[in-house]
Amino acid sequence: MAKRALITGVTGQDGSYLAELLLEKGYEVHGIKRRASQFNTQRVDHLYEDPHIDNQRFVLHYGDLSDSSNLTRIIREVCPDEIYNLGAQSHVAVSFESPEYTADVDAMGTLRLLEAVRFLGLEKKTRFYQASTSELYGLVQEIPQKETTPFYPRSPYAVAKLYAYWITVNYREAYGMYACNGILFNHESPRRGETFVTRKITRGLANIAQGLEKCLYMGNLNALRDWGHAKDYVRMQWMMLQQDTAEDFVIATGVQYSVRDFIRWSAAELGIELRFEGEGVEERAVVIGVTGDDAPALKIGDVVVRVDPRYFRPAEVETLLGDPAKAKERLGWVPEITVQQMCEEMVAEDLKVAKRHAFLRFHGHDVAVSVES
Ligand code: NDP
Ligand code: GDR
Repeated sequence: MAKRALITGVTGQDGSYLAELLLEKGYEVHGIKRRASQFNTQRVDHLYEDPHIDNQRFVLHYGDLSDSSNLTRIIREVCPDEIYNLGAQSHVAVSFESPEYTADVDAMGTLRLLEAVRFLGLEKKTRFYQASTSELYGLVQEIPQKETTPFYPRSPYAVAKLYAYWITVNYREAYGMYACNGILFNHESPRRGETFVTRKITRGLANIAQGLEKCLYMGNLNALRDWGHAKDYVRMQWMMLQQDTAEDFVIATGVQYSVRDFIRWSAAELGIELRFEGEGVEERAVVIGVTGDDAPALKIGDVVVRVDPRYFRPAEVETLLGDPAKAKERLGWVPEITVQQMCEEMVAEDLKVAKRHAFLRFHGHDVAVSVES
């Protein structure tokens, strides 16, 4: 019998890579998607199977983490061996705008799933993975951060995820459930949401290179992050549910770079050399060289990045650096894709789209390119 997995957040970055991985491993994969006014399944459309065929291995269910009866019904129908709770309002800056919603989905949503498993008497059958986060460390108490580092969340998102972390530990201890937290540091890919910093940079600079946008407006360029590739990280999510006992793990690369570094690399991938000038809100990146033919719209002296305080957060997480020693020692996990390789892949994908849009515009077609971020 194939194992059955249920993924919340299957339409997101991690959900889509995890669904691919589990299907490759022979799982029957069920995912929860939200109702939206337009299609929102682009990241998993390539996995779609006609519901009219027998033995469908990839099934989507409408649902929402704010709706207990719906979650309970889906879990009863699917009776999963493994639940991966990846669904969340996952944007830290947005959580300051919508703190109550974020708490409901990210904190209470986790409780609703765990309680549904218990209510249905599945606590000895169903294994549970919680998408915990390096944002729990917030105002860091120790460098690098590991499983024993104290938490100090700095946003409504991180506070909600703190509840989710502890309720997962609590259900493990109270009811003997196989429930564990992956404390994942930032991970990215060409499927990353367009408003997270790496994708905003690769997409924005590709658009600027092709003449579709003029300037990229950014927040804190000094922020330091430990960035890995989502494909490496979902592999670890699966590994965590295959152990004899449930435990929590930090997943990170152990290397840290600044937002400014990521801008410089992305520009270099496009043949653009930048110089950062000025300080604080006056800081900007100026083009000092253009090579190759990926950036026909740019010339020396163009200002392509500026700081806009609109993107500063009410409380910032300045630095995160993970220590993945436990994952390496106990599970043999090592990241296979470097941050520079990831940046190259992301720029290449965004450049393809930008070139297509520029071509259409050049030939007189109306192409709207969203720049709100
Ligand atoms: P995304 O933002 O790409 O995906 C989030 C998913 O959650 C989407 O499928 C989204 O649906 C879904 N979702 C949002 N709100 C609800 C809701 N109310 N009910 C059901 N589903 C909902 O996130 P990632 O894939 O990057 O991250 C996956 C998880 O890992 C998240 O929980 C995130 O907080 C956490 N995490 C992410 C890290 C990262 O660096 N990527 C690091 C550490 C933790 P829709 O497509 O309709 O919006
Ligand atoms: P983060 O990711 O908040 O770490 O949360 P994000 O990419 O949004 O920000 C990283 C850092 O870059 C700084 N920054 C900007 N961020 C955005 N989004 N837009 C900007 O213009 C900008 N300029 C600078 C931020 O201030 C921050 O310091 C992500 C999410 O995936 C969470 O769900 C996950 O839990 C954590 O990573 C680990």
